[in-house]
Amino acid sequence: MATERTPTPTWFPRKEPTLNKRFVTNLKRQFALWGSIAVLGAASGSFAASIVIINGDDPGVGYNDPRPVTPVGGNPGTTLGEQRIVAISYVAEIWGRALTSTNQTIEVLSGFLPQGCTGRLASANTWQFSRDFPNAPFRNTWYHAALANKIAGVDLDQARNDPAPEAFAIANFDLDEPNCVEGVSWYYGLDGKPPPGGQDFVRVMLHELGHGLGFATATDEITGEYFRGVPHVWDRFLFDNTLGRTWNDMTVAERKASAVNNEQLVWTGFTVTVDAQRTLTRQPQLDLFVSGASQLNGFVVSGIPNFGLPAGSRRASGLIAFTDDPRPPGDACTAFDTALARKVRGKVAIINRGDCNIVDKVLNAQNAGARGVVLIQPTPAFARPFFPFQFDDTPGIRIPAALISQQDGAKLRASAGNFTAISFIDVQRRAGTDLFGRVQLFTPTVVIGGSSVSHWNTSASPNLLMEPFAVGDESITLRPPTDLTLSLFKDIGW
Ligand SMILES: [Ca+2]
Ligand SMILES: [Ca+2]
Ligand SMILES: [Zn+2]
Repeated sequence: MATERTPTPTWFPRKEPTLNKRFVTNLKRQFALWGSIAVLGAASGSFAASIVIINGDDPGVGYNDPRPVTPVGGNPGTTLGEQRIVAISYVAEIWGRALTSTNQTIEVLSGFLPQGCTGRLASANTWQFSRDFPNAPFRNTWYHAALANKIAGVDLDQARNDPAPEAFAIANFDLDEPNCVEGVSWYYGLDGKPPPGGQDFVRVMLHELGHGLGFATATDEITGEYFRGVPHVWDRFLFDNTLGRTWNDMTVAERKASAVNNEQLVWTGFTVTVDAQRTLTRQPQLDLFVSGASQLNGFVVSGIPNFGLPAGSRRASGLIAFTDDPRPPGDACTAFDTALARKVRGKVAIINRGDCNIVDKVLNAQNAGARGVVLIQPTPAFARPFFPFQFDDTPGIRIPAALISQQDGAKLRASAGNFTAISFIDVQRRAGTDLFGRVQLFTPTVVIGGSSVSHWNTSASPNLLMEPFAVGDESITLRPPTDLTLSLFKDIGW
């Protein structure tokens, strides 16, 4: 008998890049009031961009916090404020070296604000969007301010006599306060080695600055509406595999649906697609291909149990048969009777998950002559259906099995006909890409404001800096062969 184990989640949610509108308005008002601003850290070099962090904190708090601390992980600061300044300056330096900008400085307004004890880490965004500036590659298209300045060759806000920073980045002040998120606080070391419970400030803010400098669309991922009626440069690269079109070529309703089209929204930029081949790991992947069902034709997102078969030996196909086994304790939980066996012999058995162990369900179907098993989730899926446990033994299973979402299961049932067939196909794809090697964006079935669309999908491996959850081992190189952040930046014009 196999046993099921539930894993401990290891990720920690970020909440971003969308910020409360009132908060942004206040921030802008504050900025207008600051007579003299403190410059924290600047990076420059012959080919580098100059990134300046502007300290937006009040005296005594945030970057100005005088509480004493011990130097940690290569950060020599002896007060909390000093360590924070050293760490954010280090982040600015990494970004500054990575980017090329002609002659203007990229200003990032940064500060610590109370964001509550809910696990919210940090947030960032461009200060404003620009379009139709000199040398703009696309007409009528929004760009993040820092990128617009680079392409235009001038600081556009200065040129308009309306000086402003290019981006802002906010860290949650509460994380360092006692009795906030239990066992969790910021880690300000520069060595990328936080202790358990330490949130790597450098990694998190490196990610945040990515959003501020260009890693996000301006289009609303919840409603599908363009920002002020105009597409963002990202929208020209966001390609929906189901619709076969990019976001700048869709209706509002189509974009809204595309934002939750799990694993089917991909980045079509040339640089990312090429660089993904030497960055993401090769991963055998079992894909399900459905034909003859009016609502669910093509490749279907599925989860694969670890008891399956070795990669390369899982190919199978057949017409489908829903078991709909009424016998207790549940669908396909006991050895099939003659009528049920006749139904599934030589076919792919479609079985509802639940009531008993799935290993037993697959074995019962196999013993009755099924060629494969597709299990349907009993509850709505958030993302790729997965088996949140390991099977300790694999008792003689010789047929492939896969799990599909409740939503896809309903479509299959509603639209299947006499000639509906399913093929199990083993492919070698790069982790986090589609069948054409294009990298997937994060578009879980349920939209997450501030996270959906403007991140890579979590299935990318090794973990990329711009995935939505801070897991602590993301690359901080920004570039191949360990990361794709700068590859995307090249695609959009950096
Ligand atoms: Ca400016
Ligand atoms: Ca990942
Ligand atoms: Zn993010």
